[in-house]
Amino acid sequence: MTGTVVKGIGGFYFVYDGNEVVMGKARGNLKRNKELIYVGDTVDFDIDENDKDGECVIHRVIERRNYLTRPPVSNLDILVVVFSLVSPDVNFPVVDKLIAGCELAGIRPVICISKTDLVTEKDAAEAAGIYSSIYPVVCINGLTGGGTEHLRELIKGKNVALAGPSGVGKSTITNLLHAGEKGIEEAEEKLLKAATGRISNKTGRGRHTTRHVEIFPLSDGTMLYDTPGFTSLDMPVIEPIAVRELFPEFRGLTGDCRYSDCMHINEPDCAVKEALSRGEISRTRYDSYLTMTEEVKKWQR
Ligand SMILES: Nc1nc2c(ncn2[C@@H]2O[C@H](COP(=O)(O)OP(=O)(O)OP(=O)(O)O)[C@@H](O)[C@H]2O)c(=O)[nH]1
Ligand SMILES: [Mg+2]
Ligand SMILES: [Zn+2]
Repeated sequence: MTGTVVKGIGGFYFVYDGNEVVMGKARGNLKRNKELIYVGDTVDFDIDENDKDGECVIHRVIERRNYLTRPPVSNLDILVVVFSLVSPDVNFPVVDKLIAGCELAGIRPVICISKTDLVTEKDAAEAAGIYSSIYPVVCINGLTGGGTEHLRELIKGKNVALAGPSGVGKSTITNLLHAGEKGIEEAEEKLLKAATGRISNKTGRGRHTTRHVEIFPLSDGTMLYDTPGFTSLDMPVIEPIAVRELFPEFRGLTGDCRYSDCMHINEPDCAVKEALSRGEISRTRYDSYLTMTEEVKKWQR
């Protein structure tokens, strides 16, 4: 049988076959090879006839289309990069690193500005303006649910993870999108109860910090991944020159720079710096570019 891993806790996995969810373990061969199982993986599994709880054994992970290590998820179409402007304050280099990680992995980013009740409309619009010419942007007020339907339309039928710093409202948005749906949580709870003593129990969602990646299948076919937040992100190990490829707004300009290997930093006749001075490239994005370029240089030392 084939299913999707929707959650993993302490060596146990929850596998959803499109209809129901079963709990299982990795077969010895996967463990021996230290093969990781990611939430989002498509796996082949068998119901273990010898197991009184009817648990399953995962014997193969189908080749991933893509994956991220932070958050640890696989097979995404879209990553919703969630950030608030205040509470917590936005850290644009972290936001832009997450976006760069999507570009590197071939995952489409959608930008989501959360907690819009806490800022003026003007401030939200200004932040949206940093990204609106390169990516879809949605603003969400988690208190009223405003913006949720816009996001639902953008992600319909796709494998979509919500990712971003701790406390920005990812689980709140998950709950809004998932509200009123008949979920698989009840089945998961029962399975967890059956396994009590062997694994520690999970905590609720919403008001609590998310500890594990978890997928919520929605009735329109969307597979929604809620992920734990973070405060900082490392850059992947890439060459400094490769960082410029992760900025889609630079791509059309690089050919106009005097040097084909222009880093867009100190070189003369740089089309990116010219676009920056004309205000066609966001200063915030460019600053993130400089931060990221500096950071990957450490891998070379
Ligand atoms: N004012 C305001 N508060 C919000 C909004 N959305 C969420 N919150 C609150 O912000 C806090 C964090 O929300 P969560 O949804 O748990 O945040 P999270 O991104 O899932 O956090 P982690 O799981 O730690 O990564 C909770 O107290 C929420 O009630 C919003 O739109 N406006
Ligand atoms: Mg959460
Ligand atoms: Zn240049």
